[in-house]
Amino acid sequence: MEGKNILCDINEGIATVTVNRPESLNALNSEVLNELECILYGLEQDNSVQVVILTGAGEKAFVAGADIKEMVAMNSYQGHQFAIQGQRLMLFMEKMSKPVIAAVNGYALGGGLELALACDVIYASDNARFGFPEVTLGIIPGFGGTQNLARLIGPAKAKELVFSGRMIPAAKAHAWGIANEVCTQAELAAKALALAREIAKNGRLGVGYAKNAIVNGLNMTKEDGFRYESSLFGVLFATEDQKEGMGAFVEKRKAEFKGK
Ligand code: DAK
Repeated sequence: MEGKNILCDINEGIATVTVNRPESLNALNSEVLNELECILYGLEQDNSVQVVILTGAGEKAFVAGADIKEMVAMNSYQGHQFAIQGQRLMLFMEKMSKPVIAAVNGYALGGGLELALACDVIYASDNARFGFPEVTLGIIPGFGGTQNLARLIGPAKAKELVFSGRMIPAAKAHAWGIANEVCTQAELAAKALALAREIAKNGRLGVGYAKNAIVNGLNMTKEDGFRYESSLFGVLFATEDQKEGMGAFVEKRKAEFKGK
């Protein structure tokens, strides 16, 4: 399951998806967005996959943004199509039942930062740099960046980053709550894999429903969120995984979840 610009390796329930255009710092053109969307759709359907890690090829960039060289020539119709395509991808990633971990191994700029923010967890290497340079190009983030960033770190810090167009280093992204963890570039893949393995040991339905509750609950009032959480909680009691997980605890053995 690979494309011209995307590599995908599946091992022990963990899919590592790599944006592979290092000569353009993995910039997102419409072909990359298409391939990424197809691959993630496939991974969501693939029952052997429990967690996805998303990263960029090379040592310089996760994704240095949407492809400016493609965008410069777009007419308004093409710009609109490009926006629809990008937003559809970001929204799909939020709706995926499988957690997506961004392993940010360098620049995460513009559309690249939006892609990372659409992931559930961001691990970053210490050379990573985060920013929204869109205003320096006369535009604004258009793949959900203003919305996701402000929800994640609050409006004041989001405005500082977006209005200035500046890049911040990994340590500051960590302090601001954008990156969950920062490590050396040599450690990044192993750290992301270790988290993915820890998640993959758990019941896939529980993890998927927890993601669903957190992502959707953020757009609800607290009371509606509580109601939503309780209905998902109740549904899980109709699953074999709940019986297995609690049964294993009572019987003092390791649970063998089946995702059913
Ligand atoms: N697009 C296309 N090519 C890019 C690129 C990008 N975003 N970023 C880098 N490259 C290319 C460079 O042009 C260069 O190609 P050649 O010149 O060798 O052919 C190659 O990658 C290596 O880059 P540099 O030579 O520039 O490398 P440096 O180490 O000197 O600099 C840099 C690294 C990341 C600081 C620099 O490349 C840079 O500033 N890149 C642009 C970063 C940027 O502005 N990113 C945000 C793009 S705007 C939309 C929704 C969303 C968006 C757009 C529309 N709709 C709703 C319609 C999103 C917009 C963006 O993401």
